[in-house]
Amino acid sequence: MRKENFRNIAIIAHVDHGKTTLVDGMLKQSGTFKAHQEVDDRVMDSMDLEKERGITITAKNTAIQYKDVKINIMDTPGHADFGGEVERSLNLVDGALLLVDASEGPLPQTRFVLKKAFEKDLPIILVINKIDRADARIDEVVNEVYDLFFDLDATEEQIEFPILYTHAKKGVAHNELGDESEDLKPLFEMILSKISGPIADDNHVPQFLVTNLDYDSYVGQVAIGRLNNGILEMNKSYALCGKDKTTYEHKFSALYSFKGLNKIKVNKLEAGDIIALAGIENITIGDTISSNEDPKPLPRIQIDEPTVAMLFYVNNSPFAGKEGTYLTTRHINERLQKEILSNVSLQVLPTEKVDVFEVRGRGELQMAVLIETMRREGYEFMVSKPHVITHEENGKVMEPMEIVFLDIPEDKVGVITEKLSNRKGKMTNLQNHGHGRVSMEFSIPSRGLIGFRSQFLTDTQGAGIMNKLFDGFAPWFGRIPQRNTGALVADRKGKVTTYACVGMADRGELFINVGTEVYDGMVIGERNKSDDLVVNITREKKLSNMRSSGSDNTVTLRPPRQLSLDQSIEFIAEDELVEVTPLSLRLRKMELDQNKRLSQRKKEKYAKS
Ligand SMILES: Nc1nc2c(ncn2[C@@H]2O[C@H](COP(=O)(O)OP(=O)(O)OP(=O)(O)O)[C@@H](O)[C@H]2O)c(=O)[nH]1
Ligand SMILES: [Mg+2]
Repeated sequence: MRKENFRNIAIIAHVDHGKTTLVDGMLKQSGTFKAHQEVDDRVMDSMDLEKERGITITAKNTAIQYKDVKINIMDTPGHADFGGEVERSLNLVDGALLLVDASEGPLPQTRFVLKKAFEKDLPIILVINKIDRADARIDEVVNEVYDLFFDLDATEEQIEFPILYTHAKKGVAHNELGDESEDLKPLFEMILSKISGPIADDNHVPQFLVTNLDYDSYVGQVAIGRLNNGILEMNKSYALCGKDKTTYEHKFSALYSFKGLNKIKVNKLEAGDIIALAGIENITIGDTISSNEDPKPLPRIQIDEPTVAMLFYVNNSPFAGKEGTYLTTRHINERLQKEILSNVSLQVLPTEKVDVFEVRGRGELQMAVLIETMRREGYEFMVSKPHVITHEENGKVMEPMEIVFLDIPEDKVGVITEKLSNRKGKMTNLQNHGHGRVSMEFSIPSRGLIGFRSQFLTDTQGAGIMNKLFDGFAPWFGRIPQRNTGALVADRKGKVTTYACVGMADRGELFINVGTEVYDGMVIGERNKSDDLVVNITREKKLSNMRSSGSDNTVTLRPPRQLSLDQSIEFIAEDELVEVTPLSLRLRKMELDQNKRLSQRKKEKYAKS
């Protein structure tokens, strides 16, 4: 039975093409907010880190009422590292709005999300957004989208997608370019006419697939998902179908339906809607809630496997425990276990050492977001350089590959090509658009891109755009040279002095301010040569060297390079760690003892020769 009183849709696109902004417009124009209510831009980006970074990190749902239809909308992230959120969201919906920037056109993540929508056989409405851009090239972009559909082997039905043209920021949608529409009505009408209501049966046994978990300070863990079939009621008992077993006699402490940005408490829910419920212990994503007498679980959610891993260590640095609240093995383990309950694309594995955990995910940004979230919650720990996840096929080690798409100024082609070739990248396409910019495509082992982004931004002086797309596995490419500079390493505990910093001017670039407390083995800068250099950065001027008073004041120190978390993760080498606390980020050698590092190196050299 089709339920015409519901529509469930997802908004999918490449990063920054305007998904969350369009949801703002839909919320405003459907009367979700009171007249004159002040509403932030991109209200759905409610997490602190989403606001700070200006990107969506987790998929979230909202609901609006248009005429007599309730439209449930999933806003999804566009950054490739959060692709798992898109895959998960597509389980909830019967159609998708594919947003494409009127100037940028379809980009790698547009391809990824469209492919995922096809796998679920979802109808698509193409929304060309940012039509107000001075550099909009709407006809070309529409053609590029057709090409993409052909490329992904779309069916004839799929290729006959309807098109809308929007200025999401102003909240306007047009059926035809230049028509007189002044609001999003054409979009609402299109959703109603082109995307069908859910097929759902109130008389079937209940089937609710847990697709998202949230935490509510009043009721605790909240499970969100679609009630595919049946009715759910308060005070009745239900079965929880988990991965390995089914348990019975569960009752809800609350049932919710969505309205705008709020959850509304209800006593009964009907099939077809996207809903939330609380009160079920040990519920995880992928579980089904079904009838107590005759439970019928739905297939569990399948998503792509992780491609990168990082090791999370309990902090054993000399300054451990000074700045954080949670630092033991148990704390770190519990926190990571909690994370994988709601973050389906992450995995946590034990390692040979009890105080080290392997965290697997989709990319460095996803990792950085987890690390930053934990440090803000008061955790203290250390992380290693990210490495790729390999597997064996017919006795051969296979590693993940990526296609990287670059858009760079013409005069940077040489330097970028050289850098990527060194990292085993192979150019597969080059187009000179004739206006000073060039697009290039490389096929490259994912490993070669680890730590490349900041280098790329420096080399293109911030004018380069880089996107990447996972492209299967290929046989191991052998050694890939990584950072070709060494580290400046502190040789003792103490406070950084101006005098010592001045002495470093021709040795490399420092990362720390005068007055910072350092320890033996801490990385304090990047050397301008390839090997590490151990230095005394706490050195005071000897009295005998004093020439005249006040000479210290005349030296001007170059300000240190302050590395952000993302930059720290990119910078460290395999034998280094980032020490993360709520207050500080420190880089360090894994082995703090200088002599032990030396003998390790000798052993490695000996082993190679
Ligand atoms: N000129 C113009 N800018 C727009 C329009 N729609 C959105 N933007 C801007 O594009 C930027 C990205 O918008 P978001 O809504 O965050 O994009 P998003 O697709 O949700 O991004 P992610 O969730 O991170 O993938 C913001 O600076 C918006 O103000 C539009 O129609 N015209
Ligand atoms: Mg967004």
